[in-house]
Amino acid sequence: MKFPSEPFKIKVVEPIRRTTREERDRLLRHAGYNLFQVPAESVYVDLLTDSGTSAMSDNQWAGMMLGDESYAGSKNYFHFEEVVRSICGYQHVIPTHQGRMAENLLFSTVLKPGMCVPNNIHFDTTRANVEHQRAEALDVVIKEAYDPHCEMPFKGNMDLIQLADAIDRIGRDRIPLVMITITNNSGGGQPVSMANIRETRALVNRYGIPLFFDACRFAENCFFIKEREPGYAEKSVVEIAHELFSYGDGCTMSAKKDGLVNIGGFLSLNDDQWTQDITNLLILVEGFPTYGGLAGRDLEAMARGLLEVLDEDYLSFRVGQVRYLGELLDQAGVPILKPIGGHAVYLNAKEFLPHIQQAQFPAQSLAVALYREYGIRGVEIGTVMFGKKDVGTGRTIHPELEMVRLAIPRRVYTNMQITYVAESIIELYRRRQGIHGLALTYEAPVLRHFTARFEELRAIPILQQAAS
Ligand code: P71
Repeated sequence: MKFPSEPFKIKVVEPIRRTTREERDRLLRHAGYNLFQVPAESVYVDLLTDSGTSAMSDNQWAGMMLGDESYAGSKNYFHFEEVVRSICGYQHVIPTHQGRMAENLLFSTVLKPGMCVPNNIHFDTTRANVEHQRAEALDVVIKEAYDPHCEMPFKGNMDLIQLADAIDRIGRDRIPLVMITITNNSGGGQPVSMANIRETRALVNRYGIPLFFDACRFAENCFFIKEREPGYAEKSVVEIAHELFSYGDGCTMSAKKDGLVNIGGFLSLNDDQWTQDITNLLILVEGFPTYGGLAGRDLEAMARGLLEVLDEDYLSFRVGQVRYLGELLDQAGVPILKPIGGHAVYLNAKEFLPHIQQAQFPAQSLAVALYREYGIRGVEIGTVMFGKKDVGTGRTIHPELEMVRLAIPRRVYTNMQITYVAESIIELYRRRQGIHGLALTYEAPVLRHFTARFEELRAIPILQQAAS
């Protein structure tokens, strides 16, 4: 493997504090063993999310100083509009403060109760926004997406047979649009192939249903197409992005990922009537159409970020750094989800901690141990986040996968810090027998993972145990 050396040098640094194990242990107790409740200042390497955590370039910061803060018609809006059009090719560009607002505006406008939106796998916020309209959020990804061992190059692909069946069953009139999430975050950051996108387009065309992308990580998806899909190696990522978006009628975007900004998003589409309705709602809840909940400077940073993210040196470093972490772990026998995705490495907690049953939250236990022992923060994607209560019996229905996601912020950590993460996890894996399960002591009625509290089932400090 080519070592993914950083295609930038560092001009501004943000010191990070090292904490002691004792201090982290205290913080964990205080936080009820919930890492969302731990102050970021006490985290050494923060891999909670790659969303809004990017480092901006000198070019983006310079753009921030050129913010035109006029209420209407800011020059930064026109630059932003031109950039989005040059990448996506859709007629209308509507800025929003982040991705979920773009989703909310779109679904509030086009969905009626009882309708359905198929997607490869809906991300939490798209699902929640679809369901908020009392419509169904249907996942139609290929079945291999749910197998953590299956190594397919495009595990984010739509299952076209399932999609056609769903359209026939539900009826075209109850499906105002089909979505494709690129890359498929909830399935491990796996890409969707151009062929699959083209075939999805052909299928929805037969019914006259519009196709939208949830485009948060579109540049990473396009880079995977270049690397893996026959016929694309010689094309530039920009050309690939043009072709990809040409199969759609619009997209929602959280620019907090591949926009390389800390806040921002947009909705871009061709349909004039939908745009008019969405714009009216935008004015009601978000802001005037030339700023959409953002400052002029934010629009400028986003315009510049969207161009920078398509730089192929950047992308090969980005995808390479995530792969570098995954390969170090894989080579040491640490169980991870395969193949390695574009923005994160996922630890397979069921295999990492086979001695902890699912009712005792193995992925949460692993995330807690990783923070306590090494100051590294990941996020649980397992029973805490997706466990459901059976209304009849009151028993928990466990999700198939128990994962700890290590999402890598863009341009933030050096490869040495990533090596530290890998070595820490490899060491933790060797001492995994010392990790114990958790019991839930508090849960909120919705989105419980943000505020849940736990207690440890057997508090044995694993470092001491290893020494004895
Ligand atoms: C991620 C996030 C951020 C997040 C959001 C909610 C709970 C926990 C973490 C956000 C996405 C996403 C996709 C595919 C839309 C959004 C929403 N991801 N689609 O992975 O991954 O964007 O946060 O800007 O509203 O940590 P938004």
